[in-house]
Amino acid sequence: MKLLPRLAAVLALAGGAAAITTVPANADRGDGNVACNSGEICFYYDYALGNLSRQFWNPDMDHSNDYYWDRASGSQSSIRLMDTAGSFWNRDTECAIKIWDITSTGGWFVTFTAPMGWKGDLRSVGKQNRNNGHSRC
Ligand SMILES: [Ca+2]
Ligand SMILES: [Ca+2]
Repeated sequence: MKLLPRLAAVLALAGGAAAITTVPANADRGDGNVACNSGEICFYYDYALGNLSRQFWNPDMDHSNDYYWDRASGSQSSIRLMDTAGSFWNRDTECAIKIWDITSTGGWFVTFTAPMGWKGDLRSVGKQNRNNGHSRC
């Protein structure tokens, strides 16, 4: 599992051996900094990246409980990530990111596989507003 080493790295960055509490999946905010930094998986509301961004370290197959962070005002927006991503930047250092959608009958399928380093407007691949979750590798 990739999750544990990554979580360990986050805890190490945060100052080490603090009490380890259970972290819900929707608490994943990547490195917590406004920039989309190395290792992060970054979704954007607008088509040309922009201020409304939601960033992760890990897979998250439920985008319904995630909201964009407004990087200009430094606060969480009320715009839900699910089915609203306009652009994307894969800064994962190990692998491609698969973006998933759900059919009208509830079936999951990969709508777009973003290679490592892929960055841009999801309209360019016809996959804007088609995100219910993402997975790694
Ligand atoms: Ca989530
Ligand atoms: Ca970040």
